[in-house]
Amino acid sequence: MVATSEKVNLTGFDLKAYLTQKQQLVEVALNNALPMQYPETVFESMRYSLLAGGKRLRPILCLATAELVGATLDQAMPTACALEMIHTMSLIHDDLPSMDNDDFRRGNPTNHKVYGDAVAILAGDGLLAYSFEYVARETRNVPIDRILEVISRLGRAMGDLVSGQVVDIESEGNPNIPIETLTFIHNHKTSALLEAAVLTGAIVGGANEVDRSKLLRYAKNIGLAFQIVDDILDITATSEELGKSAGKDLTAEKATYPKLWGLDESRRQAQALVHQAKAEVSGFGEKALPLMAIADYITARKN
Ligand code: GRG
Repeated sequence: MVATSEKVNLTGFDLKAYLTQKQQLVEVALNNALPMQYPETVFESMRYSLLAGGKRLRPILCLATAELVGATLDQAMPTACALEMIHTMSLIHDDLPSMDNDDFRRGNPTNHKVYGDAVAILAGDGLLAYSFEYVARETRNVPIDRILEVISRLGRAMGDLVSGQVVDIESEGNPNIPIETLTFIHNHKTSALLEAAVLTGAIVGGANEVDRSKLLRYAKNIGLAFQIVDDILDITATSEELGKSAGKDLTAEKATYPKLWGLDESRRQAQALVHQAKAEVSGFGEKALPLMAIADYITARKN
């Protein structure tokens, strides 16, 4: 039987309250995860970007999936924090003059604008290394083989980010890159970590193969929808709304989905992907409400 998202009623689910509560837990956990220490310069720089807000989508996806498959928040929190460390690291490096050369991120001056390129590069490296250490050291009451699998999955996602970024850089200034290349870039740059967020949550909770497959398909669909919406927002939102420079894709002559399909078709495609994502997890019933609501949030978000 084909699952449809209509079977689960989302009406009573307060996504705003859910996200706020989970964001608060993540903020506290991240703050505790990375205390100030010597050498202060690099730890201050790491904390500057790690604690600068952001939607915390990746840790929340991890926590929501872990709870769906029966794990506790405590069991999944170190992995959730590691995901945000990796994400933050990728933003710091992405903003560097040798990459996207951005001045603002999350409403603040970018890391290298405050600390200089050398410290920003090292802060990124530090966050990356610390993410592995943190999962290995701080995860409690999770069988060791699952922790090992989480670490391996995080490593693969990092490799994917690198591949996506390289192809993105190589494609700059060529607005006519084939759809296959555009898809490769986004599957690796954006979807990979969102997929890892869902999958590591499932791994921590010991999900079986069938459930993992459903959750992975959910993640792939929201991953692509997320990128399409990102491309749309780059055109339609202001820099204030985004907390970073709007219109960068046009200036850098980047290939984007709106350029390929137009804005209306891009919105339709994102909606269809979200619909499909919700259908993939609807078989979990009420337990899937957070993941389904998060899927809707992907297209409704304003930044
Ligand atoms: C991981 C070794 C290693 C290297 C990183 C720089 C790089 C290689 C990759 C770039 C990855 C990148 C910046 C992808 C963009 C992903 C994206 C759409 C980010 C925006 O995510 P949001 O909207 O941001 O969730 P907030 O600020 O809300 O967290």
